[in-house]
Amino acid sequence: MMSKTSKLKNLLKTQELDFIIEAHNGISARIAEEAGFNGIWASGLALSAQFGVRDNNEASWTQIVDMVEFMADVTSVPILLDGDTGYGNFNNMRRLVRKLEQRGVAGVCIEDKLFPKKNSFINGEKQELADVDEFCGKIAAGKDSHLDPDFCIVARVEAYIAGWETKEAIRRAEAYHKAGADAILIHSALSRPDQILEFTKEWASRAPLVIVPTKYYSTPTQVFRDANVNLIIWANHLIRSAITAMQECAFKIKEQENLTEVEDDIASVKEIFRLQGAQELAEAERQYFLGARKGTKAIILAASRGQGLDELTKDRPKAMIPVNGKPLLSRLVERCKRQGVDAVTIVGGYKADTIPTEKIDLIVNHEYANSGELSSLLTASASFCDDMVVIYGDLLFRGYVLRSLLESDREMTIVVDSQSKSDEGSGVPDLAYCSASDDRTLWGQDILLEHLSTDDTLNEKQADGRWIGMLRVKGIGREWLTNALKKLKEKQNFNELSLRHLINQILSDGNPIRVIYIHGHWIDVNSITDLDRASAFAGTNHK
Ligand code: SPV
Ligand code: MG
Repeated sequence: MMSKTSKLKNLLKTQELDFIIEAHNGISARIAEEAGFNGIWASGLALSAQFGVRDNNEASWTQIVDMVEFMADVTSVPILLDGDTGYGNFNNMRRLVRKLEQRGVAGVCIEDKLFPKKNSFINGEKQELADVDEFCGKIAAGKDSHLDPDFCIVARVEAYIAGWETKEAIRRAEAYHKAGADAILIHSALSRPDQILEFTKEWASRAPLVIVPTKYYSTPTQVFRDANVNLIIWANHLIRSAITAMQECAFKIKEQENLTEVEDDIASVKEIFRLQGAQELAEAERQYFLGARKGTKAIILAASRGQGLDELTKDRPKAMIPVNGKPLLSRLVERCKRQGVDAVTIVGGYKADTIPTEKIDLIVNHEYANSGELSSLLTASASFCDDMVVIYGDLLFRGYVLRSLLESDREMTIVVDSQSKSDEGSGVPDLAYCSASDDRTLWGQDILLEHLSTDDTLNEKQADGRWIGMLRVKGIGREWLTNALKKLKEKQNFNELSLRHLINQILSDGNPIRVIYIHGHWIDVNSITDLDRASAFAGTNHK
């Protein structure tokens, strides 16, 4: 990749006419680059204007450099700073050049006037020019200060502005060129390009030439091409367009005390986010922030064939049934990885050899036919860790469901869907009875699980929702889980027990389990009808 300094040097050196445009802060710099400009003019006029001060060195040089750093940070095209007179003498120039290099600015233009300088278009003819030798010393000091050989110093000749003739302009340009300037900027305040064309003729391409056609703007660009100008600066047009747009908008809103008249004509908030690079941050969050969960492991139970899906599970376990062309299990693994859960252990059983093993660890419960979920979980006990989620292999859910679970800092947390209640009556498994029902006014308050219904429990009270089959275990929660598992292992019917029995055991051991409520946004697959629902769900929500 070419450095910004080399890019600027090329813009100046190559004979082909190029263009750079003014920008005055980060967002305008980004807009300039997006418009296709190969470089940016950090205009002194525009920078001071956006600060609301005059172009008379009222903003300090460090304030200017700070702003140009923001501009350089958000762009990949080179920035040429309008460095006024170098903000002082040769020594200030040296420091300026070093600071600009450090901040990623590709070059600086200095003009042969006196500090504090005045804008060329305010009584230009009354302005005093710098002593040629003193200015040459400043150029040489700048050239000797940069470490990057391609950092550019452009010397701006203000002779025409101050009322001098072409002879003086050429004399100065020649001296600055000899002092080491990489290019000459010849400025004119006339509305016709006469001075510029006289200069270019006389100059005859001795060094790259830059012009600023603010006043002689109606000149066809081809004229400058023919005159061998290397670079044109559109010096103040973004700040001017912004000013007009802001004035119109402010007046309208003030007058109408309402936003409807302006809303459609101004950039959306979304557009601001885009220009700020919000997308990049979202991606970085996925890579680094969620990566903070690298220690989290998912244990996915996928041993069963599933009932009522006979033909579909002839050659594969239920979790391998494709939904919109992709197996449930692959979708689940992707979900985990997207949330930064990289270590995934799948407990297979029935037709476990159909489960693809790249990116996951496969453990097989060979007793799957005569055992249940707890037996599968026990098979994976060597994979247990202090930070894990246990998930049923037939689940589809929106990303936030897992994310909320991962964000819980409790030893044990489950997700309960409060939309799916006891409408099927008592004795239905996985109904959750909690310390409080889902009430948005309790937001942020801890809700604890009291128990989960099992096939043989009868419940008088209305359930608060349904456990969706996701359990988070953290820290000492792992011990709670293994202890409960051990206790249940002693039971004769261990092979018939499922996770809900384990959860109830953990509760009766006196360990709290936190509940996170959701409202739909998940699906499990137990029947052909579920598959149709899953397909619709995956199509809309589970990309
Ligand atoms: C600037 O953009 O600040 C310039 C160019 O110096 S001009 O305003 O034309 O002097
Ligand atoms: Mg300026």
